[in-house]
Amino acid sequence: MPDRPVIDPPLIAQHNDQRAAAMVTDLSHLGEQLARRDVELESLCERVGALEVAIPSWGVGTGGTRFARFPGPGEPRNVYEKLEDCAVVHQLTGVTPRVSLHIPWDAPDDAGELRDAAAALGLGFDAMNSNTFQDPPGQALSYRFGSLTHVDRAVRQQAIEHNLECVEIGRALGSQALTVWIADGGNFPGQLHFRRALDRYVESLREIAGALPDGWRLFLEHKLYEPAFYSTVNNDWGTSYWAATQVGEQASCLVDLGHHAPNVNIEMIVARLIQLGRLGGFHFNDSKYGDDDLDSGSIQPFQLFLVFCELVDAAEESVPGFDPAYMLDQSHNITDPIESLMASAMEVQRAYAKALLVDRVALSQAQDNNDALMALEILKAAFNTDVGPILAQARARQSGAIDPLALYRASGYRQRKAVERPAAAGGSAGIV
Ligand SMILES: [Mn+2]
Repeated sequence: MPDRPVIDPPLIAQHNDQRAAAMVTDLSHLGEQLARRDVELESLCERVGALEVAIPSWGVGTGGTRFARFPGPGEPRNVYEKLEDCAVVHQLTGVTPRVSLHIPWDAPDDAGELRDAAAALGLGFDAMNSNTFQDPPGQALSYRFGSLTHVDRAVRQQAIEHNLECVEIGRALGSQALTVWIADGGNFPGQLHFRRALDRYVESLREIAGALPDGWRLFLEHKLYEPAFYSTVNNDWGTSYWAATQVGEQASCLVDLGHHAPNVNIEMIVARLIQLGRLGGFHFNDSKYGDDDLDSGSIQPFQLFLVFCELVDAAEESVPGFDPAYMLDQSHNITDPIESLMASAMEVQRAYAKALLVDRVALSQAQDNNDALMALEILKAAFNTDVGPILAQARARQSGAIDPLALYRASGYRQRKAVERPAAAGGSAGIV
């Protein structure tokens, strides 16, 4: 329990008391079903309860598109208010104990004070995110034509120094990773020399990696397109993998589910990066057409499950160096961001729980027997199991809510914040 709970604990206790009997009945029934499949309920519950997914600080503000943004009531106006909203998500779901900050949007005046404020809310800090895809006021040189890969050495140096500043802030906050996503690329054929731009990317990253504190990791995030609409410097997992190998041991690849062409087999990309020892982590979200940044599990829950099947498989085989970081990265344009983040964190947890149910011995036999239909049936048996009661119990055990959405709406948190936080101009939600 945090020192400063944002939702009144007796309210949660009362909410859970009203739902506990039904949960126990559902859990008992599920336990019987799973016992017939030789799955032990208690160890499953423990593993599911141990899953952690970081929240992006920019996710608690209403996002937007390049057309418009429709702010919601009571939006957080600074990093302290963002943490408060993140704390609601964690208190009710028990899945999101860390926050991933974006600099300069969340740059603190006093990092120590911010760290203490987060700790009081029961939160810590995950990977830091640099921002060289826009020009903050007063910046000497522009990123209009690129940052870490810019043709001008002085612009590259400015971008490198910004990344190092993010590391310094992160060090004071207790973070241990830096995620680098750059918008660098071209909008016109001929605009960029592909090979030279990639060389400059690696050269700049080497300088950043060389300055990282011990134990820090550097996540390289690839993206197919946008805002560069013709060519992006780090455009796919293969480029990202090669760059990571050139940069050094600290570097690995971050897979943002939305940063691929439609219908790409992302679970296989995940398997490849695991096999090559360079899977750094994830930005979970969902998409229908492009980098839509829709809520995790809202469009392709089966894909999310298949991704987790690869992750569980690697964990169970103890693949050396396998330790991916899990983060959400979504843009909430029409929903209450707290509700979307709670639902998404639970969808990630649900996909994980279902992946744990896969009968791996039987799957391996089906593969060895070339029994394609049975292999799919084994996956579907796990995917079609309703693991909701397991997730509910995991939340209840962590003093979270059995039904987070119902409790959040009943708590009146957003209505209170709408009064406490009159709308401020600007804001720093975005899509990355
Ligand atoms: Mn991302």
